[in-house]
Amino acid sequence: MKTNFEKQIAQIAREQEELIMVPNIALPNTNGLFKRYQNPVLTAAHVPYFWKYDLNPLTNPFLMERVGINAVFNAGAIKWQGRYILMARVEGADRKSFFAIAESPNGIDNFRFWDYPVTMPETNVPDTNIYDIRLVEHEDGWIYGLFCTERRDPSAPEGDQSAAIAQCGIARTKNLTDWERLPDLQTKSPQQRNVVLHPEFVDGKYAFYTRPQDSFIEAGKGGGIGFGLAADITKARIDEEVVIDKKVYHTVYEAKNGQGPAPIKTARGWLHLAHGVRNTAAGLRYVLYVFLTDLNELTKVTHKPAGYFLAPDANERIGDVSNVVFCNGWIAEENGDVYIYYASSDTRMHVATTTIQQLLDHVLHAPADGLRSAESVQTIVELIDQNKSFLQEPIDVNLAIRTQ
Ligand code: M1P
Repeated sequence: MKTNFEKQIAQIAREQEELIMVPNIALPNTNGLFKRYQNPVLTAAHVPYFWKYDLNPLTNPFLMERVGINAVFNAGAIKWQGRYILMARVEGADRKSFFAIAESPNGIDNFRFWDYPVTMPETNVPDTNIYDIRLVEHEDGWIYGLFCTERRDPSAPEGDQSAAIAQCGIARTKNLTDWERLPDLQTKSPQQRNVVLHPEFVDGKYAFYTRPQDSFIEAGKGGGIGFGLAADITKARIDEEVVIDKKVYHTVYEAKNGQGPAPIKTARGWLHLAHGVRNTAAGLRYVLYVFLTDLNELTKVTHKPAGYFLAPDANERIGDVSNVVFCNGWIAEENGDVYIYYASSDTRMHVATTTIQQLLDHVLHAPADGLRSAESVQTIVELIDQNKSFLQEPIDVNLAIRTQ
């Protein structure tokens, strides 16, 4: 005879299993660039119930959650041993973030967390908070995780309990379970966030995309997405950072920007996904944009379409930090399929799918930002003029088909 306590646990386990097993369905395509999906791929509700409840009726007679989980977002991604791996930022009710791995057989749904979160070793200076990991399979044979490590600013007065210093933590692994922590990246910038390792050696050195910044929130003079080399990853130090993609007035990356995941190598160059931030009366707005860098000259941006590639839509707009999409993980398949894992409003994870061919077509052919309204109008006028010959006869809407 099962007790009520046991039946309640069974109910909690069943609801979680049902959530994990829900098939994800592609939504009708709207812009040809990518497909969105009906459901988030990971949420706080996906976190295993046995991380939250004490399942012993003697010590938890009311079967109450003992540990609260607030959100699951900003996941690094990698295809590993045939499985789609997300290394998510899990944020507890206590506001501390940590990493946990979830895997899926198809990259679209059925993401299931491994039994334990990741135990990330620390340096001599303990991390207060760790988040936003970028996973990279480097040609040196290691899988690296570069993430933000945040600690209280030691120079802040006692009355200021929010001043923080963000730096880039580095760890590496061969199996995603056992991590070796290396010293934090050293640069001349007082703060760093959104640092990403390039997957190949450059001039025999490790190459990093950086985001120098003056203060914890403001990029300030930091200027944009930087690039720098370090000879030794076990004591990584960048002496010279060059800004390769800067902040620009009246664009979607006016206030700050940051490299997303590591770029994808293509025949036409390195494909980048990044986030851009602008200020609005309602607060900061985060969107994703794409650009291409030269295959050999990594600091040279060769193509960059105007504006955003993906912006918060519908329910994605709402969450702990609303009006935000953020991406630090994507997976490119051998056949050209690309899975973009993005978080919405610092709350949940989604997938969007596209292909290298589509991304390249977009980045090579979508017009660049003219930086003035008149230029935007001119671009549209030219497109209408080009389209005239296709509009001679009225379009027969009865021929409509959905291709994707
Ligand atoms: O809240 C939005 C994002 O803010 C920060 O990103 P950035 O440094 O580019 O402003 C990060 O804290 C990120 O985790 C968060 O999603």
